[in-house]
Amino acid sequence: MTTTTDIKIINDSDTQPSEHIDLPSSDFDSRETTSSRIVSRGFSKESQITDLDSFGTPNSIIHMDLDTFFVSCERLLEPKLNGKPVLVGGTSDRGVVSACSYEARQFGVHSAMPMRMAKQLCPEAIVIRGNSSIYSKYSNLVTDIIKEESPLYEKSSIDEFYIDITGMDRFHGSYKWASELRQRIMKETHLPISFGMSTSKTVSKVGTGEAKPNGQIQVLKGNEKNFLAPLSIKKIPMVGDKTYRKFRSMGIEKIQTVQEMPLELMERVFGKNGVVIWKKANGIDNSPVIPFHDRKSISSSLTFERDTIDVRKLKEILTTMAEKLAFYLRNGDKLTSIVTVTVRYSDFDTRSRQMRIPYTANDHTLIATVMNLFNQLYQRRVMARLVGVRFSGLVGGGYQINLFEDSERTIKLYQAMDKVRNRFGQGAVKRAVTMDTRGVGQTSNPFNGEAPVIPAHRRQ
Ligand code: TTP
Ligand code: MG
Ligand code: MG
Repeated sequence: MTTTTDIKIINDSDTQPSEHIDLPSSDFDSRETTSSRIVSRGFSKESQITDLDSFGTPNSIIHMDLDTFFVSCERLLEPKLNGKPVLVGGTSDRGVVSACSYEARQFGVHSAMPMRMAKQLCPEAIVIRGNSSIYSKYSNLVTDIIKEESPLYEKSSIDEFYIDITGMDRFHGSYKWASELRQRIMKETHLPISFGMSTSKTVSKVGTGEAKPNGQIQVLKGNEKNFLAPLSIKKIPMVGDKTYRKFRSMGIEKIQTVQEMPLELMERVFGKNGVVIWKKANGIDNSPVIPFHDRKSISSSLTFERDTIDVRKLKEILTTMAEKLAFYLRNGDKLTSIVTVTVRYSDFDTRSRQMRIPYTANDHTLIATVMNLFNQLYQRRVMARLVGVRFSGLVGGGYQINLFEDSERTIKLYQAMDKVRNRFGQGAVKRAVTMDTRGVGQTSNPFNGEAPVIPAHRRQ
């Protein structure tokens, strides 16, 4: 039955869809091949640092991140939570902490910690199961303000943004501009947010961490190394638990020590990653702010050799597609918020239906949504020529599988399944229902065309 399958990543059009809309669709053209359009600012990620723009002014990059995001949203709805230790996450004993207030952090609680342990550390904490559609709504409100104000921004997770305002200094004070943007966000959304500002993404992100809670910081050009030197190596984005433990076993705790280490030694001990860590530790990072990051989509479609009316088969294929795309989302450390299903009938009449959902990368939520859309869509009961699934409205920062809904057991199950897939190929683990579906497979990572990667946030 199988003929062609495609996976593609595209930038969505400007129109934001609303729930349950039938769209005339030409999006699922089976002739299109894998493609990724990322706008960079004229230099490759790994090229030598160039932190001056074409007028010779230094790069100005802001990193903004909402403070205790889920907790802050809950506090808007219930002000009695202010000033109290609050945990948002799975409320069962097997759940995990998604977000915790600073009052709870004083007891050693942190995100991704088993809820059971968090409750032991901080018995008086108020535990809330949370509601991801509310968090998505507030995330979008903040995004809308940043989009309106900023010349170039990237939404790198549900609650954080990079903004490139290079060159603005020649017209306005860029720090003043950033301060005003932060004030506007806080005034209009009532959510606390912090920012770091410097010549690079890495230093700005570390800056935000230092400014929190409820603060802002600017690291001037030339001061990056001094700023980073006294901080723990844990603060370098990409230094996870395993790398941190390795540094500690070498007796290294401060970034300054890494700054002073010969690059060759870092490479010998940590491989390629060692070079990147060393550069970051020295404030060297010219990775560009990638605009419209949350606008990308990933899709899969299948044109049949012979048109079919076999509903069971169509559902199996769509399930396989949803499962595969969800795996790619998790591998790319992404979440989706818009699901689209397309059916092309034998007379080429093409119908699509889409639904906005809270951010997720979770197989069972996405498969259920795809089935729901397909049931609404496949009404004509005539031969189908093509079916397709698309996930759009993507953001980075997958964290756990489904932000807060899943138990530790579910998260571990997905991680174990993904590990097998990364090792033996995407088709190595399948749902029983899709066992005899073939030809909807691909082993590369569609976000960059490279082999699948284990996201940095996962335990290495
Ligand atoms: P973060 O920005 O990492 O954390 P935070 O906003 O809660 O706190 P901070 O003030 O330090 O920025 O993550 C944003 C939200 O994403 C967080 O509120 C809950 C969710 N999340 C998870 O669900 N699981 C996780 O492991 C992490 C780190 C975050
Ligand atoms: Mg945050
Ligand atoms: Mg964040």
